[in-house]
Amino acid sequence: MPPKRKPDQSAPKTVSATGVGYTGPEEGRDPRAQAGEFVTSPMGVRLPDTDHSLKAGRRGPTLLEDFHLREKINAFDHERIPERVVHARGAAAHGVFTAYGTAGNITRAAVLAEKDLQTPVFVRFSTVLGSRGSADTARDTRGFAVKFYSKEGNWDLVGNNMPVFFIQDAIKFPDIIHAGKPSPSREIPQAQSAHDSFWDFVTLHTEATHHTIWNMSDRGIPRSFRMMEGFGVHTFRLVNEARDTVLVQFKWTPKLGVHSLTWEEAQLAMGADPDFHRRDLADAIEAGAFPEWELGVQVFPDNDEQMYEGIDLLDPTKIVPEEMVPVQPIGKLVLNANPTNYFAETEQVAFNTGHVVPGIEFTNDPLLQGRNFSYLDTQLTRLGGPNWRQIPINRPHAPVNDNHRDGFMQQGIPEGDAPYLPNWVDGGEPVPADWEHGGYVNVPRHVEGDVVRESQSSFEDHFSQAAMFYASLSHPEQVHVTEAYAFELGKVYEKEIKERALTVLAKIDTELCRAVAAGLGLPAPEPDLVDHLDPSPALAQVTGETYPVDGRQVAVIAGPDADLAGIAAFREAVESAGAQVKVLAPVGGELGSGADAQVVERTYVTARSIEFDAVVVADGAPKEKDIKAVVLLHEAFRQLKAFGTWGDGAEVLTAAGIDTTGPGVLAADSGAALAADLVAALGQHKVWDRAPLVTSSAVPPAA
Ligand code: HDE
Repeated sequence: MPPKRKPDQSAPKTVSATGVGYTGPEEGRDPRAQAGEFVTSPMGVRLPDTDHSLKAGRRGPTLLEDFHLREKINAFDHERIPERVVHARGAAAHGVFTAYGTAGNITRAAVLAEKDLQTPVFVRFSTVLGSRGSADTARDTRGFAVKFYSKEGNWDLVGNNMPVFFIQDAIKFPDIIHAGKPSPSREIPQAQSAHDSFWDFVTLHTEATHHTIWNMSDRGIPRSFRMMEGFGVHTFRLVNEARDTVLVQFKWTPKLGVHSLTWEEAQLAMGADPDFHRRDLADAIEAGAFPEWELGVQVFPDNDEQMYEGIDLLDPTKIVPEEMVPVQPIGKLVLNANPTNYFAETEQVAFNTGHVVPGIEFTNDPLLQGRNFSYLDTQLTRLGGPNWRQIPINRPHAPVNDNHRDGFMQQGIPEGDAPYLPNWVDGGEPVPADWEHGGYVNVPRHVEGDVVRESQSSFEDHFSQAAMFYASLSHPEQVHVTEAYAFELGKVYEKEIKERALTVLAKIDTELCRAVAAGLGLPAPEPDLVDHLDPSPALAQVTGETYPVDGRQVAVIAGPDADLAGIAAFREAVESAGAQVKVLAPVGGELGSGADAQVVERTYVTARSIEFDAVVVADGAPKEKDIKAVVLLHEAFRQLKAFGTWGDGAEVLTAAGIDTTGPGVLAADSGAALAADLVAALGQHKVWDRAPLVTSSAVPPAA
């Protein structure tokens, strides 16, 4: 018997293009898709056979009249749509945003302003450079795009996990993307920046320096989508009921903290589990470990200069450190349901920076202005016509009365004879909405100037914030940045480009430049340091804080003679803290029988270190040395993962050459006793004290 089909997990509420809601299955039938008992043609004709084409005789030619064959193959032939030109690789989830009401004094947008208002959302995370089938853990910026189905219309906050961007003006977007994408001749390398054209561009076009160093930092290889910050990047203008305006920058802060993979983990995952982030997100949601973020704003006065203490708010390569302007919490996002169908939802969702609601307006950031054109434009090619707005995942949940008509794949059946305004024929409706009726009435803003292709001088500082960022990182993070530059530039072929990159690093930090030059085997240029603001501790990830462990993965190495009751007790304690335990044994099957029986979830053949945040060896685990187990333990050790043992489990570590007295190797008398310490270690993400033991390499970081 095939397994029973799983019920759909609360797919988006189906709302018609005219805003009329769908109230649920009628007569027990769900009209959404693929409903009913029998296999049918697309026209609903029941089919007796879908395995053989209609032929003139068993060995004869296929007949043109076989409409079922033609429809089946025809639909298949056209299953693909163009992937996104950037951010093609992604994963998404449904959720809900709850406003705290604290933004009520700065914006009239109900989604942010109305205390306790719950707004459904769909959130898509992505990498930028890779194709749709590329690996999740490539070093790259991550997209963090949120669609709020607000009662006043859809608002899309299309951000990234980094607060700055490579370019200051939209007109440069094709250049940076062409430089980062695979080479046009060989179409390699896939999904990465470690190649000549990327480094050629970012070292000639030095406004990219700040974003580049973020990519080279641990932010470029997140542990999980659930553990990333998100940023709106641009400065937006908020308008309140009194028509007062402020400038704001948006930030998403994850409940689980900001954590990253090591570069070794990221590289291994690209082969061992290319779906690493996608799987992590879906598994966590399915397990009930719903990811959470707090939305906050930095608020600035809206003045003519649009500067804050010398920092240009219209320059998307700059941040205002949180120590200067704190982030004020305004709401909470919880992702609580996986998509039902990847294509229908995650692939077809269309974000657009131009989707705003009353109370949220743009600024003159030249990157944002260009995006407002691009996101609307790109959907025509990707989704095949103007009616992409009517696809279920893109439909607003607010009533729509747009007078738009026709076009490819029109889904609505509009009534009335006057799709124009003003009209008399349809009684003058629909009527324009003024401010009082919630109309999107722009706040007047003064604009004047000569028509020029220029930017202002404040856009010319390309290095000071990159230097501030580096200076703000913890020591292990600085070591990772050094190694990342040494790796990426080490993959560059042309010496000229490497030397140019070193001249950029010479402006950021002398030790960083020296170590990278040493790794490349090139002389370090003379220091050319720029002045920068004080370091911003908020930019560091390794802070000593302990975070919740929701969805973290713990391997327990066991075998037929292992202490199964101890494993059960360990599992119960760890899982009640929110993490998940997976039993790992030399071969598959079940260990023991009865109440304490354990299913082997991973074997030495199927497991890889990258799957786990911690590795535990149970009392009674097999002592015979197995090279696959040794590899797993060594990798996990280098990846700064916590270890734990109880009973004679420590012997397995010793046999593998792992010092059981070293940092982050915990021991206890029983599985239950180990659990609390292990959860505390997991909450630190990595055993940072071990870092100096595993980072000695040809790129010598300063002690
Ligand atoms: Fe995008 N970007 N972008 N971008 N972007 C797209 O829109 C573009 C920029 C971002 O999950 C495209 O529907 C231009 C900044 C995300 O579906 C396209 C410029 C930021 C996503 C496009 C930028 C982003 C996109 C491709 C420079 C962070 C994925 C398909 C002016 C604040 C959304 C699509 C999703 C996707 C253009 C710069 C984030 C082509 C022209 C800055 C998260 O329209």
